[in-house]
Amino acid sequence: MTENRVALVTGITGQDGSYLAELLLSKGYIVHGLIRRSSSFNTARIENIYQDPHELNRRLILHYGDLSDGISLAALVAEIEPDEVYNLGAQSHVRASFDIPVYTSEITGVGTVQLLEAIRSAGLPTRFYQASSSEMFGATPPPQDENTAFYPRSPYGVAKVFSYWITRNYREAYGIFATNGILFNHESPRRGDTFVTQKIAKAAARISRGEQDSLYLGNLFARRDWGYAPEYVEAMWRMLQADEPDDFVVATNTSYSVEDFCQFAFEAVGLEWQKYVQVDENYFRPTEVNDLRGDYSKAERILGWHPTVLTPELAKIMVNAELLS
Ligand code: NAP
Ligand code: G4F
Repeated sequence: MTENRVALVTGITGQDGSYLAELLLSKGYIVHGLIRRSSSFNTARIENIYQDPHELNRRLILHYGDLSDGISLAALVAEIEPDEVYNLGAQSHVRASFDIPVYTSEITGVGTVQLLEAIRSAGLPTRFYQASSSEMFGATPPPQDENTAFYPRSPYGVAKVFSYWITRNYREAYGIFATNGILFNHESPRRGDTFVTQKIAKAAARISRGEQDSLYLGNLFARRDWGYAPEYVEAMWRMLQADEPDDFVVATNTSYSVEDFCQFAFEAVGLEWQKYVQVDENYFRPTEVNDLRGDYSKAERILGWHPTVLTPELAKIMVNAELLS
């Protein structure tokens, strides 16, 4: 029974946080979300589930906080006594992590131990989900699974490796139910505008409407295993309902290049991508992850999870959403 269970979600204003909050609310959870104080609104993705603080018996409650602020994280965990904590908050942009490596390490890496310490010091049987990433595999060739060696290729990837291991360490050292979801790229109409799939999907739609002439991209040959975000948050939830804490790869076991994604997206509006896409080396990364393809058989065996939306359909979903906007 999940009715009235209490969850805390960091990164609730992000792509995954917004879908996860919807899923948890639909299951009867009381959802607490950590949001950053910002001079402009950063809650667009959760507008459809937002509840005014004056509403009685709210099931979605937002709290200001930051993964760099361990003292307030500890106070929040002690106050709300969550059954489940989902740590989705991060500086999540790989290219940006080369520009702001120390900040990325503090939030995407050390932020995780700040939260784990908050849970440990509260002394509650809270279950913890860590948003680990296929970026940790980096230069290790596909297919990648739970036993594949990590070889991160960015400050972001390095920070995620730290978070992965500190999550395992708190599981082994303190018996905390702490689980790593090693998620491969997952996208949706809520994807941030500077990630490559959304950049391509929006450009294809805008070019078809005559609102944009061309699209500048970086490395067209990188290959990714792109799945559909709403399906991936279901996997997160299932991980925390399992009998034991563990580590799980969530992916589609397919891989396509950036060029392929351009083809799928421009096809959806009846255009040839080659006529509009230009390469701008400013988008190249100092070190690149060339090829990711995840073997999700452990998640299928233990959690009963498998993907249904693959990359070609995903591209259409994203372009169509933009056309309707
Ligand atoms: P996203 O859309 O970029 O969302 C990131 C969230 O983290 C936002 O809510 C952001 O808040 C919040 N955040 C940033 N800095 C923070 C800080 N200092 N303190 C507290 N919160 C902070 O990312 P996503 O795609 O939903 O991904 C969710 C998580 O999964 C991230 O940890 C990401 O690294 C990881 N992941 C993602 C993928 C993927 O393909 N999407 C794959 C593997 C792992 P603002 O809204 O205020 O910026
Ligand atoms: O869309 P991307 O920026 O995603 P990336 O670097 O794979 O990271 C995403 O997935 C990770 C999981 O593996 C997450 F952990 C992470 O938080 C994030 O969600 O880039 C995908 C590929 C890269 O190889 C990049 O070099 O697309 C290539 N690319 C080519 N042109 C571009 C562009 N990427 C971006 N962002 N912008 C471009 O113009």
